[in-house]
Formats: sequence, C-alpha cells, structure tokens
Amino acid sequence: MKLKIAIQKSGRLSEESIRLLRDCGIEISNGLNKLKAEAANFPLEVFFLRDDDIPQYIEDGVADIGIVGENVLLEKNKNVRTIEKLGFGKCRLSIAIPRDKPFNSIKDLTKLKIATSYSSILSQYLKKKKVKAEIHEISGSVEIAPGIGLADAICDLVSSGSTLLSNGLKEVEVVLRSEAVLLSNKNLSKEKKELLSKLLFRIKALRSAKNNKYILLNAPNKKLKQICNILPGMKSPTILPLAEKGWSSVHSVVKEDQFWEIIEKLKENGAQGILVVPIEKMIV
Ligand code: PRT
Ligand code: ZN
Repeated sequence: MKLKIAIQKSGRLSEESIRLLRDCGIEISNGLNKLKAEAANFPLEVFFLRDDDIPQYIEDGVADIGIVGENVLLEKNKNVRTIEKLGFGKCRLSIAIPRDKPFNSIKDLTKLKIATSYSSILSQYLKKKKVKAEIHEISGSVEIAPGIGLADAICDLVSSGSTLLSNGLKEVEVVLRSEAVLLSNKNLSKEKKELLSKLLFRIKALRSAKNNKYILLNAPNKKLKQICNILPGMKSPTILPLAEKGWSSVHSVVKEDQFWEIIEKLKENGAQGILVVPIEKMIV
C-alpha cells in the first residue's frame, strides 16, 4: 500500500515540492513528461498534475494528499483537509488599477469591471466589503486586461510586483495572502494516516530547522551565567572548556527571528568568535 501525493507538474510550485520530498529523504525519479513516479525509499506514489486539478483529485480520493497554493485551495473550495503550511510559493492576491487613476478606498471600485481568474474569492471579498463591482472571469494574462480596454481593474497574484509595474498598474487592495499548503483527503485509511503522520513528522523537522540556527561562541567563564540566560537552547546551552584558561565554548540553538537581538546582547556580554550555522533537520 502506498500514499499517493499530487504535486504540480510544471510551474512555480514544482521544484520546491520535489525539493521538500527530497529533504524529507524521499527520492523520486522524475522522468520528464511523466504523469506518475514512485519513491525509491518511502511508500509514496507521486502524481504530476495541473495545480487547479489537485483539490478535486484529493476530494475524489484519486490522490490522498497534495500540494497547492492557498489561492487555488480557496478558489476551488473542495471538501479537503488542510494539513500544514509549507512556507514556500508565497504571494498575495491583489486588486490593481491603472497607475494614473486615483484611489482612496475600496468603495472606489464600485461599478468597475474587474478581470480575474479568481472570481469566487473576489466575489466573496467584495461582498464582505459591501462593494458592488462587475467581475469578468478570464483564465490568463489578466494583467493586460486594463491596457486593452477589457476591464477597469484586475485581481491577480503578485509576488515581486514587477508584472504590475510593467503593465502600468498599481496594487490597491490585498485580498488574500497565500503560500503552498499540504492537503489531504478527509477519509484516509488508518494505514494511510500513519504514512501521512510519518511524512508530516519529517516536514515539521525541516520547518523547525529552517526557523532556527546553531550558534557557537567563546565566552569568558565569569560571564557564562549572563550568556546562558540570553541563550535558552533546546534544553540549556552546552558548555565546553577551551584550551585557554578562563574561557569556554558555548553551543546553543537560537530562533531566526530573535537572531540579531540575541547577537547584540551576546557581544555586550563579552562573547567572541561567534559562529552561526544552519541546521539541516531538527527533532524537538
Ligand atoms: O499549469 P498550472 O495550472 O499547474 O500552473 P499555473 O500557471 O496555474 O500556476 P503557476 O505555476 O504560475 O503558479 C502556481 C502557484 O504558485 C500559484 O497558484 C500561487 O500559489 C504560487 N505563486 C507564487 C504564484 C506567484 N507567486 C506569482 N507571482 N503564481 C503566479 N504568479 C504570477 C502572477 O499570476 C503574475 O502573472 O506571477 C506574476 C506576478 O509576479 P511578479 O513577481 O511580477 O509580481
Ligand atoms: Zn493553474
């Protein structure tokens, strides 16, 4: 018995989805143009599909789990379970209008024609904001719609913003922030649930590794107490004596988002030779 995972065949999520599996120790030989592949060292079968189709395949049980952007998940609105955010494929779904048009509030969109591939998310958003606009659904190249007179505004995915810029548009309203998520069918068998939790354990270990750094530093023994208070570590820091008398080497783990603040405090307390190294996997 194998767990079946659906990932995007070719697009912005493909590479990172495969990398995620690989970092979880799962090797897949992805022959180009293949629909399916088998993992060598985990009971996993991989389907390569268009991202838009993945939620439906999971609802139907053709695939057990899958990776898509939250934007696709919400737009398709299928009966599936969201298991875990994956931290890649980050973007926002935003409304943009021609740069030279004034904009004060979302009410300015009233009666405008908005082109989008996300009509379901957009109509819910406009309803919530009590704005009546006309939604014009198109499937691609949404950003050119105002330029060719097809619409007054657009609602599309944005990451760097350069597509908007080069089409003379400005972002005026963020409708949704999105990243890749792991989805699952709601009725997995007991065996498949066990495989999923094994996979999830590995994914979480990778994610916490990414959010933490391993830190090594030298400290005068008389400052060790203060330095250990700054560095909580997983349990507590490791302290090893240096060859030079009166000095120790201190090892610990720090959170990425507290990193700079901690470094400053360590320096103030006499730490020297601070080394910071990435962690590959972290089991807490
Ligand atoms: O063929 P298939 O249907 O599988 O692929 P697709 O063409 O529908 O999707 P794809 O590969 O473009 O994107 C897959 C997923 O990546 C999306 O559903 C999002 O969850 C996520 N993602 C992250 C993005 C972007 N960033 C992104 N910038 N998807 C699309 N874009 C596009 C956007 O539509 C616009 O055309 O990039 C352009 C804007 O980029 P910037 O950097 O110029 O702002
Ligand atoms: Zn798509």
